[in-house]
Amino acid sequence: NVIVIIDGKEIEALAGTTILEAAKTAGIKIPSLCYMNIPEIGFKNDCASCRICVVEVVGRKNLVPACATPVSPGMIINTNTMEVLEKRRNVLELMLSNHPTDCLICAKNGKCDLQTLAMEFGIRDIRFKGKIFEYRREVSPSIVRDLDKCIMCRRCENMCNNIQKCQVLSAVNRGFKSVVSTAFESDLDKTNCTFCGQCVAVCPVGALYEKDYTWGLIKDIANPRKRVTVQVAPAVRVAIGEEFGYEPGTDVTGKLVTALKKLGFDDVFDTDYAADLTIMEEAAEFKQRLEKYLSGDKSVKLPILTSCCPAWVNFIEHHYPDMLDIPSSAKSPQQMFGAVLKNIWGPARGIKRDEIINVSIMPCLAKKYESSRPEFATDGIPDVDYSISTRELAHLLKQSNIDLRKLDESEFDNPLGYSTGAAVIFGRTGGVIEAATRTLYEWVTNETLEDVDFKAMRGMEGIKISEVKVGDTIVKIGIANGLSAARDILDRVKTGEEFFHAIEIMACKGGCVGGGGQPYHHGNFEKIVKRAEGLQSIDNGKTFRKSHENPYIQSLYEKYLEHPLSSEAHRILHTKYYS
Ligand code: HC0
Ligand code: SF4
Repeated sequence: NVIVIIDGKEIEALAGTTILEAAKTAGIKIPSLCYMNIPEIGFKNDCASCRICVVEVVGRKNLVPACATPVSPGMIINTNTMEVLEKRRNVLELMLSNHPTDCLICAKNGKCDLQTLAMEFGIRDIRFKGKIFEYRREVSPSIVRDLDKCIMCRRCENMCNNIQKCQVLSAVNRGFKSVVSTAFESDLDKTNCTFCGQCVAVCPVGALYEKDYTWGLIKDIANPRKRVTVQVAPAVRVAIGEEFGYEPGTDVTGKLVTALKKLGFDDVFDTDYAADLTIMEEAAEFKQRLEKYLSGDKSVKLPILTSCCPAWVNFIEHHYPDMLDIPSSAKSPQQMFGAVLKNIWGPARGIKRDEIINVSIMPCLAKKYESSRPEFATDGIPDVDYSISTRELAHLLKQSNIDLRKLDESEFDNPLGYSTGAAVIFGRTGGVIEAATRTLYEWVTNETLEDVDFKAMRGMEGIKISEVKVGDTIVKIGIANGLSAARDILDRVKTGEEFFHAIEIMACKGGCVGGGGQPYHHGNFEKIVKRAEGLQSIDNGKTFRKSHENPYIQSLYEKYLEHPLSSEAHRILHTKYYS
C-alpha cells in the first residue's frame, strides 16, 4: 500500500490503483465520463479520452487524468483547485460544442451522464461553437445508433471487442467527425452484431439505445378489436423495481402483474410457463442424444447447446456456421410462448391469429430481433408482435402514472401464467441447464431427484464446469456467460480439447439479469448479482421446482402435443438455424 494526500487528507491506497479509484475509496468524488470499471467481468475503460477527471498532482507541470494516473508514494493530489475546475469546464463545453442539445426528446433524457455533468457544472452557455455533423441515424430491429451523440468514450467499442469479442465497433474518422461505428459504416444487421445490447448498456449518452416499440402497443391496447396479451421474462421481475426505488433483486412479480392489468392488457401471462415447456423439449432432446451416444451411435452430436438466448444464437450463426447442428432445436421460451398462444390458446377460444397481439417484456434487446425473424411468423403475422425492454416498460408505467410501490399484488392469468422454480432461474447464468438437469435426471433414472440445488452451476464466473451423476453416466456440463467465454468454450469443443455432454451459453454477463434492456447498472455489477439472488429465492420458495411437474404443461401435452418431440411439438416448438 502507498500513502498519498488527496485534498489535504492522508489516504492509504493499494499500490497500482489510479488516483480516481483511490479517491473513490476515500469518499472523494472526482467527476468522470468515459471511465468505467467493472472488475467482476474484466471490463475497464480507462482510455482517458474525455479528460473530465483531470486533477492537479503537486510537482507536475500539467494536470493529469485521474482515471489513468496511478498513485505513487507521497503523491499530493488536489481535485478541486480553480485551475482544475476551469479545465474541466473547458473540456465539458468543448464536448457540448458539437453535441446536439435536443435533450428533451433524447432517448437518454434523465439518464445521460453528459447531461448530468452539464447540470452539476451549471453550464448556461457554450462559449465554443462547433459544427454538428449530421450522421445517418441507423435503426435495426433492436438498436438505434444516433452517432451525432457519440462522445468517443469508447465504452461500447471496448465492450463489444473485449468482453463480447464480436469486433463490430471501432473508431472511424478524425477530429470533430470521429465517432465509434461499424466497418464501412454498415448497418448493424449487415455486420456480425448479435444485438446483445451490451454496448447500449454502457453508452453514457444517447448514441446507442433500444428501438422503442411502446407506441405500437399503446395503439393496440386502445383498439377494442384486439385481444392484447403480455408475457413477462424471468429476469424482469427482479429488476424493474429498481426504477421505482426498490433494491436490485427485489421480487415485484405480484405488483408487476397488477401494473400490467392496470395498463389495459387483456391477459397477463408469464414467459416462465414457456420456459417450463422449453425444458420439456430440450431435456427430451438431450436424453435422446445422450442415449444414442451411450449406445455407440457415432452420428449423434454432443454437446447439446442451449438455444434460448437469441444473441447467442446470432453469435453462433455468424461466427461458427459449421457448428449449427449442435444447438438444441427447441425455440426459446419467448417464441414457444408466442407459438402456443397463437396456435393453441387462441384457436381453443375462437380468437383468430390476426386478433391476438402478444407483447413480451424482456431484459434483452436481441429478443426484439428474434421476434422479427421470418421463421417465427405465420401468414406474415408474427407469433410475438412486440418485444419491449424492462426500461421501456418502466417508461410506460411512469407515463401512465402507475407506481409499483402503490400497488397490491395479483396473480398471472392461467393456464399460461403458471411456472415452476426451474423456469424462474432461466434468467441467471446456469439456470437453464440446471433446470434441464433436474428433469433429465428424473427421466433417465426414473427416480425422484431429492436435492434439486445444483450449486456448482451457480455463480458468476465466465465458465463453470459441473459433473452430475445421472444413472450410470457422469454428465459433464459447461456453462458460459458473456460471448468471450462462449468463444473460449466453443473453441475447446471444436478443437477436441475438451468434451462436454451439454453446454449452456448466455450472451450477457450474469445471464438475462444482466441483459442489455435492463435498468442501467452504471458499472455496478453487484446489482446483477443481487438480481440473480432474487431469482434464486423465488425458485427456493416454489412448491414445484422441476419443469415436468408443472400441471398446466402436463395438460398441454395431454390435450394437444402428446409428448415432447412429437410431430406436433416439432411443428410448433422447434426451429432451425441459418448461417
Ligand atoms: Fe431470458 Fe429466456 S431466460 S432468454 O435470459 O431461455 O431475455 O429473463 O425471457 O425466451 O424464459 C431473456 C430472461 C428470457 C427466453 C426465458 C430463455
Ligand atoms: Fe457488439 Fe453486442 Fe453492441 Fe452488437 S449489440 S455492437 S455485438 S456489443
